[in-house]
Amino acid sequence: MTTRAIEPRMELEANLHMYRQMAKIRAFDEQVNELYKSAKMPGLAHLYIGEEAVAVGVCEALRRDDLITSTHRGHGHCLAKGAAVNRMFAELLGKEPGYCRGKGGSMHIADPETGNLGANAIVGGSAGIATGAALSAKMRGTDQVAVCFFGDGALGQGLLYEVMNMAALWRLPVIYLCENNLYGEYTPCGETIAGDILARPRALGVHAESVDGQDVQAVHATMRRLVERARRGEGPAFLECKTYRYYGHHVGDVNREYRTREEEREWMSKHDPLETLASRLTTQGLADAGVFERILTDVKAEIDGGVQFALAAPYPEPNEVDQDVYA
Ligand SMILES: Cc1ncc(C[n+]2csc(CCOP(=O)(O)OP(=O)(O)O)c2C)c(N)n1
Ligand SMILES: [Mg+2]
Repeated sequence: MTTRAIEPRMELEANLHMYRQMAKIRAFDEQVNELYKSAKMPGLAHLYIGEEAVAVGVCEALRRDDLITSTHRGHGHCLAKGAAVNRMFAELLGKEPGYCRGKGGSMHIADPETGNLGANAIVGGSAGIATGAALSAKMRGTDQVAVCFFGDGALGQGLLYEVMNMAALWRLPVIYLCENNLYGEYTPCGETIAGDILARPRALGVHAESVDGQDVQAVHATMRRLVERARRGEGPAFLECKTYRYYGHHVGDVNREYRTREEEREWMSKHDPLETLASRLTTQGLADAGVFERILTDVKAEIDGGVQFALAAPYPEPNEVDQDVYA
């Protein structure tokens, strides 16, 4: 089933908040790309630009004490769940005030205070963690819900099917959130995924739906339904969000020979998540261009402040190299 938002049912304020969150994620990752290109950031990063409506639509349907697990492309998930820009930048630059005291980097950001159990560089790896967190919530008698973000590439990982099976049997409050951006690294998903994606969770008795991942209102409305269902004890769900990453697999993947510039232009010009929301609110007479410009100006100031904070922050002390690490 595909759900679409026909008209905004939420208050304008909530919609503008979602726009702001999406703009923040985009500006954050644009800055990350600049840090990489100017050799100020160690290592690389996987940009979330283009996919902002997924993280924001999902996380705005969650409570602060609900839990998420994230992926290698996780900056958007962290920010949408409430992470602070300055500590995010500090982590990416290996600085002491970072979320993992500078020792985790782009792919391992965790923030227990906002319910973020952590990003994970192992494709599909966080499915087990989210399912365990949902089991824990159920055993502790809380009504928390866990959401596991993963890409289409994780559909090839056996762990996902093992944990969906257990989650269905035990009716766990977990939502498997598949970000289908059409590619796993440099391979189109048509070359790696056989059959109907939704048939896979359904075969295990997991409720499954698909949604336009570029439409934040649609993602949000669908997630609210699935989250309430899980909170009521009705068991796990699987949501496929159809989306697209605008940049390469990681910041160094600039040629993108595995896809066409036409395809990219099509997604950017017709399915941009920020533009989709802004033009809908404008057409409905609920906001004008000035509103969005002000939000973008505010966001830019926040991002500029965050990156300055991180550049000026100290590195961890060398004698603490073996602290806060697990191996
Ligand atoms: C278990 C495992 N196998 C392979 C890799 C290498 N790898 C990193 S990202 C990636 C592709 C992931 O594609 P997808 O899940 O669709 O996420 P996307 O990058 O499109 O967001 C691969 C194969 C890995 N990190 N972990
Ligand atoms: Mg993918």
